Amino acid sequence: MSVKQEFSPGACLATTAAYSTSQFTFKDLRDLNDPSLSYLSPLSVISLIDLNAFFAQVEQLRLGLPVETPVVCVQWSTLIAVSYAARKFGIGRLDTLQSAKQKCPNLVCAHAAVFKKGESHWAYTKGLPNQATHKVSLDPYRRESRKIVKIFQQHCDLVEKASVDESYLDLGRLVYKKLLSLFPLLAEGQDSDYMPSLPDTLPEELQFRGVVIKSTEEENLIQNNTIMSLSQQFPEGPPTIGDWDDVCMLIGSMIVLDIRKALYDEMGYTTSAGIASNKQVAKLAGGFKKPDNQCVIRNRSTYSFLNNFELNDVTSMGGKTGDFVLQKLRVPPDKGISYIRENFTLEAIEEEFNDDIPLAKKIYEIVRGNHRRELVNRMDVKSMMSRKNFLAKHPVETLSDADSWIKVFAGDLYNRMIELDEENLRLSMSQVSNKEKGVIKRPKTLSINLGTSSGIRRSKQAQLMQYSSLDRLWEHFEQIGYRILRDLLETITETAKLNGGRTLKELEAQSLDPRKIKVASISHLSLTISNFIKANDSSLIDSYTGNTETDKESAQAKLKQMFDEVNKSALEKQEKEPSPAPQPRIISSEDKSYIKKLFDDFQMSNHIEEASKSPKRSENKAQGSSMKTSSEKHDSKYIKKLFEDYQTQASLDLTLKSNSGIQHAKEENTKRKLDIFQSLQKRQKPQSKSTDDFLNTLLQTMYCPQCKEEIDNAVEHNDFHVAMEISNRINGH
Ligand code: DCP
Ligand code: CA
Repeated sequence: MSVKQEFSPGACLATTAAYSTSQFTFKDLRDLNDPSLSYLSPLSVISLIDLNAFFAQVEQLRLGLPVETPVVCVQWSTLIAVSYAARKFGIGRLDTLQSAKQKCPNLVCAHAAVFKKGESHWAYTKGLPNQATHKVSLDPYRRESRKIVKIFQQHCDLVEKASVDESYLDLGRLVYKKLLSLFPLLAEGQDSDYMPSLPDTLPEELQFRGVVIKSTEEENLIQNNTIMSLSQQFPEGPPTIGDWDDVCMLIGSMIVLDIRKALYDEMGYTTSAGIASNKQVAKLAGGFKKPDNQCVIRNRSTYSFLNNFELNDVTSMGGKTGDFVLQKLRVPPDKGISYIRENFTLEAIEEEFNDDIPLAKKIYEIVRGNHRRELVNRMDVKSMMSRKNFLAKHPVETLSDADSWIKVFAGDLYNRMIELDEENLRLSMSQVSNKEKGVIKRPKTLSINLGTSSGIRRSKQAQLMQYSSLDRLWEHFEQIGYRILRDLLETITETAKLNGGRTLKELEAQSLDPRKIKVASISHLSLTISNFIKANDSSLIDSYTGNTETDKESAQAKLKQMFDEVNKSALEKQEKEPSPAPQPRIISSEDKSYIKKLFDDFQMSNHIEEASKSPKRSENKAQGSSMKTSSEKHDSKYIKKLFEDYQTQASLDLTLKSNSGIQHAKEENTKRKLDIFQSLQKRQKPQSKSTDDFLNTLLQTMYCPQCKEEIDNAVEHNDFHVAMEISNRINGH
């Protein structure tokens, strides 16, 4: 049903309850009200909402064009989205710009926004941009996508963004609330009880919205001409409403229409939607009636609906997996999903996939339209890439050009990091409880992939430091990008040969204009960030440093201050209480890893100066410094406590009496560690290897080359050395 259509009220819908009670229990009903359980309830209602011709709609709205105007969204000469008005001319995505224009001379061709070489911001160009000097930006579409998801989230507590223009909505709570408001008796009853059967008629306001797919029984009745209806909406008879699951789906269809209307009213976008009991069927239904319509699949019509599809049409069964399953089950080429359902029991499928029973179970559920997957609040980011293929006649040939593209890529990735953070912020504000609430993600690795016109393919990666401030991260992307680009060029493209025998380093040291520094002709270049980790305050450098360059006190100085505070008060305490009675508190492994994290951060902070030389971009300095103060205070107190606990525990170990030789050896060992630990302020013993290398050695050999002894816990032992080294450094030895 279209979002533009006004719905005239219909007569009360009659129900056809066959039994004296429902087949569903009160627990099934209550589960709807719990976001972590609702997708498993037999009453569940899930929707998939998909934007129609998305990129084309974005362009249409941006240009203020009426919906009847045929519009395509273009990337160079390729069509990436075709409006439904343009589809009427037979134009499809496979058309070239030229063939589309031939089919419809009045076609509006809107080119996607582009980054210009050397610029970090995208823009729309007048006329077609030059492929040699520009790179397409999908940012405007992502931005619209974020706004759209926000609207969905204003209505629904559990939304999973499935792609740039598709979202799943778990309507459980909304349906539950509506049911209880219309049928107050449903609030009573025990979980184990069956719900009552349906009343003979439903309240007038409950009307299906959209195309309601018929069940096989309903189709048979129509074929036998047994059903006649005067209803305009359902000329072949209204859909059967036999139990509460049908009512839930009906309410779901009303809610989805309201949400689609809200989106249309606020932003002007039309959508298509599917409403079913799980994501698998909702997704198929979402694509079944396009554009600007919605399709409802009651549980009773799932099988008949699935008859329209092949296994490959199902999400996760497209491509190789689906082909493999079809081959393994020897499904004839002209057979759809129903063939597997009708010919294979669960045992038969398990027999075929005896080495992968979960897959067998999944196939069994899929062919029954009952593969229930939870909606996830976030997209798990693994990597982000920004890439440009250069035209054969315009390869990149100078250092200046290559740098310009790194700048573009860094800007592109920065924009996408903003998107990611916004996603996480939205999550943390979401009403649904989530284990990862408030967690932000930061990439650990940045890599460059480069190909030359002569066919050489090379890549190089570098570790990234972690900043909460995206502005600083942006600078960091650029700087690390420039650095590894040079490393790559220097090693693989024989830059010296192209520049009169001088290396890039030499040329740059001589301040030669980068436009005159030649590099081997580059055919494609990309910047990728990957290895995303969850970051919290303690792992983010600028939690200590503040967000801007003008915060002159470096991370090192701030940490030193923090550790000084800890050491000073520990000394004062020692003076006041010469032999403190040890308290039997054990430092948890969580605390230990926290200490280690602080130490790692501190070590990383030593490199900050090197990493922050370019002009500042931060706009939220005030916010950054206030965050810093509170986190500093907290950390200072916490570290102090950890140090004290560490020392106390070590002393306590010493006081433990035991006759066993092993215990004695342990005591000796602990005493030695304690001695070293307590003399941290006096000694200097810089660790020659990086912490990670050292830890790896410990893990692999379980022997410490520095203490010259076998160890029984590599991580703990490594922490001990890290503590030593840091303490030496902060005390200036
Ligand atoms: N897209 C793209 N290249 C592709 C496929 C899609 O750039 N090969 C972009 C443009 C689309 C958007 O993703 O507008 C969403 O893709 P869909 O497959 O959902 O297609 P549309 O939204 O354009 O059309 P429909 O109304 O059929 O969903
Ligand atoms: Ca779409």
